Amino acid sequence: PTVKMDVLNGKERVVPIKDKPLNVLDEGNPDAIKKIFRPTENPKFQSAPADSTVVRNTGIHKVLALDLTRDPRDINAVGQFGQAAVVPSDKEQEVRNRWNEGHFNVYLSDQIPVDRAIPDTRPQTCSESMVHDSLPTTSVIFCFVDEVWSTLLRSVHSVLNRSPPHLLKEIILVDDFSTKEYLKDNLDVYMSQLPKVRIVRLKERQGLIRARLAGAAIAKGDVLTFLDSHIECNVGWLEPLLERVYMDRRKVACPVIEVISDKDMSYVLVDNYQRGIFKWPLVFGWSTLSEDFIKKNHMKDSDPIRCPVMAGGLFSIDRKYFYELGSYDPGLDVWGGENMEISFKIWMCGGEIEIIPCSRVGHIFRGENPYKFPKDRQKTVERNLARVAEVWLDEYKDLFYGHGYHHLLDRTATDIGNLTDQIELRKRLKCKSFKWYLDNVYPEMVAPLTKAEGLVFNRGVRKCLVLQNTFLYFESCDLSQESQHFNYTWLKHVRQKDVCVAVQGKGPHLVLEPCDRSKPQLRWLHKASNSALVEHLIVEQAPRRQCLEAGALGDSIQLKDCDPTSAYQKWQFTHYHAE
Ligand code: LR7
Ligand code: MN
Repeated sequence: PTVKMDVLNGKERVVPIKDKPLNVLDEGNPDAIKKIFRPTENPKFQSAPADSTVVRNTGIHKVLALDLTRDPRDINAVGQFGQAAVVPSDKEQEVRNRWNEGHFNVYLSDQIPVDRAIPDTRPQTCSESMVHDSLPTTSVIFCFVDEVWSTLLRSVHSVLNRSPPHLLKEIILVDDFSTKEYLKDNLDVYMSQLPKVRIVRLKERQGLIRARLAGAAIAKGDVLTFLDSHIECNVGWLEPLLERVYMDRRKVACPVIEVISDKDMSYVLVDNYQRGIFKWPLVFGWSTLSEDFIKKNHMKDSDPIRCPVMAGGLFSIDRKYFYELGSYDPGLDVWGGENMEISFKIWMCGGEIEIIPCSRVGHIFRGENPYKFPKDRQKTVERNLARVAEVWLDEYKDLFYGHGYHHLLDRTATDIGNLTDQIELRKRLKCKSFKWYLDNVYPEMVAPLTKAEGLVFNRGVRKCLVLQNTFLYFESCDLSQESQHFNYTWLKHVRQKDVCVAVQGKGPHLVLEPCDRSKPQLRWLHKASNSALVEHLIVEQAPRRQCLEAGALGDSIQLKDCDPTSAYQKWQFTHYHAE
């Protein structure tokens, strides 16, 4: 990508405080702070047009775009200005050897200055944005487990160098029981020169959710700002986030997450107008706002974007509000799902999530987690998601289970833990329904409550299934008959109200049973489709796969060996929802 330096401010940089160890922000020296903040002394504002000086008396000023990064005299340093770093050919083996330490180019990271400059990628219009003089302070919380040394340092320095000191209360490093030696004494010694940095060591591995909670518990700032431990904050990143929280404490503000390449460590700016969304089964993704939407709402590229789901790692939230919301579900383990949990909680319980385009933070996206999961990774994430689904999704939780997670319904195999507190919390906060969330926050989401519904037509007998007085039989199709209406659900039930079609014992006869989500013998495979193809109803859990077949006279119905040519085994619902 082409990188443009300092979009807002030409080639100028804020002069670092003289005669001070670089990057050490000394709160104890009021002069130093004044030097940065008195606009007339700031070279950027001296040379800027009159309207960009602080607007006095109104209590608002322009974002200061503070950058105390050491004047990058070493313009030849590896990766300087966020440019792609090149691996010398004799070092390629070393790159490979060290890759797994972080699942990115650890070798290059170690070559790059910990306080390198990166391109100012904010949209042009951000130069017009104003923030209040009296913004709240923030505690920045990094939790990490076995993070790469140079990357962790770069994360910390980027916060120190690019945050207005009076807004940065502290940086809290929560060590989630790392095993690497260098993260012990070395880290203590290094951070002791940075007065704002505090280190918390967890006595056992807690996972990122409980590690963040441990950091939040000791935070003193008005606002909590969570960041991953392999990021680089861009100039002016903090004020726009705090501004939104200041305007309304129920707003949770996320920066635009840009990409630090895992291969060459270059800083890559991302497309505008992106928001976080999810697809079933609660899979996070990015989606670009449509041009129509942007036009209709007269959006500028610097306008906050309402965001149905946050990515998870980078956001600012009012500290007290975080606790009013019940923070995170502490029953979530290690990694995953907590972004869904907090997103649904925020929206359904009265808050809002926004992406703030004038705030940009780079993040190293990695192909794999570089640390071990105490238990199986997939099982851990699935279990977390099932907790979220059970507490927040109401009747829509079947869509979650129905997209490949049926096995989680067998609670003897998957213990998702106690949810009483979470369900209590949702009641106490009088949170809205998931339907409200879908209708109001994420109306683009397709979420039909069944896979198929209506009459169940058998192609052989050319009649429809009827359920009446505990009997199943056939009649001429008649949409007006309630007894002919069935649903094919996400849990693969063929059901009418609370009654499910089931196989009796090993078959071949059927029984009607109260629907029960955990019983595999109630599940039928039937491909939901709009195509003219009529599909089989195959019993999923049986000694062998067998198909539902109508007797030739329409007077019986039972399991038979599947025969793709038999019309008596072909069934069609009136209406299929697109999958
Ligand atoms: O057991 C753990 N203990 C930890 O302290 C596991 C992780 N961690 C730390 C880890 O060192 C890191 O600093 O927690 C942080 C996040 O872990 P990552 O970097 O492995 O997560 P990720 O970037 O792959 O995943 C995203 O989704 C996670 C789901 O639980 C978290 O919400 C991450 O914060 C989140 N990252 C982002 O939102 C950055 C953008 C990624 C996207 C999209
Ligand atoms: Mn990450």
